[in-house]
Amino acid sequence: MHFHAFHILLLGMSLVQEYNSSQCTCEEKTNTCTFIPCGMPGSNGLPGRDGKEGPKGENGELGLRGAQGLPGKAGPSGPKGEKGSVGERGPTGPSGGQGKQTSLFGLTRIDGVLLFPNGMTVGEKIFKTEGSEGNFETSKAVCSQAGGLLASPRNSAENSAIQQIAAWHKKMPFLGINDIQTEGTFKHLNGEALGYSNWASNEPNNSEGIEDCVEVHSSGKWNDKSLYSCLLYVKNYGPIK
Ligand SMILES: *[C@@H]1O[C@H](CO)[C@@H](O)[C@H](O)[C@H]1NC(C)=O
Ligand SMILES: [Ca+2]
Ligand SMILES: [Ca+2]
Repeated sequence: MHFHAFHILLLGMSLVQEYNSSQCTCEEKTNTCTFIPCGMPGSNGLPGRDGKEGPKGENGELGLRGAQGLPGKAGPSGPKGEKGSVGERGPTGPSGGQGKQTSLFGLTRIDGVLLFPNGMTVGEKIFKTEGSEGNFETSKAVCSQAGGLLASPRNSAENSAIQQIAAWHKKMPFLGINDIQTEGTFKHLNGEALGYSNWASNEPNNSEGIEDCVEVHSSGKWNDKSLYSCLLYVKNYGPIK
């Protein structure tokens, strides 16, 4: 058996030698090839199986510091602060006017008192109406109860104011002027003789003998009229004359 193996080995060697001399490329052609086989190296085997799990290692070193976190929520509001000190006194304002008044479309202001919607002022007089109507006696009574007097103009400015107030109401007003006491002699309610007048043409005519009061047309002109007419009454506050 051993002998047989040796022969096979020898046979193999001779075969290799024979193979080398014919196939091997050598640097020097003159030299016969040495007995070194030029076979290719075998490839690596498959990797072995994983080994068993090793013992547990020691704890690692402390890690690096982490990045900064997001800002937290706002805290509760603080206590109320103390009261501030008093500011400096402001500059003195302009002095107020003496009974200054403005009037526009019935909106009248006198020293900060608003006469709305039916008042007007002329000088220190205030003419005002609630828009009510009545006969002469009723109108006189209502006006005096209200602490005024039935309006009775002493000049064209006052007449225009009464005319304007009547125009807002689209009504004709009574004046305090009358000739009740003496026919044909018109006076104011306080008995004062008529200075200013603004009669329409052909007036006063004492029509049918019963016209002892005065109404104001939309033109501002006067007409004598019955005491029992029902007309707008305009009150006169403040001075009468
Ligand atoms: C007198 O005046 C009234 C208005 O008050 C008028 O209706 C009348 O026509 C006048 N009469 C005369 C004669 O002018
Ligand atoms: Ca008359
Ligand atoms: Ca008349």
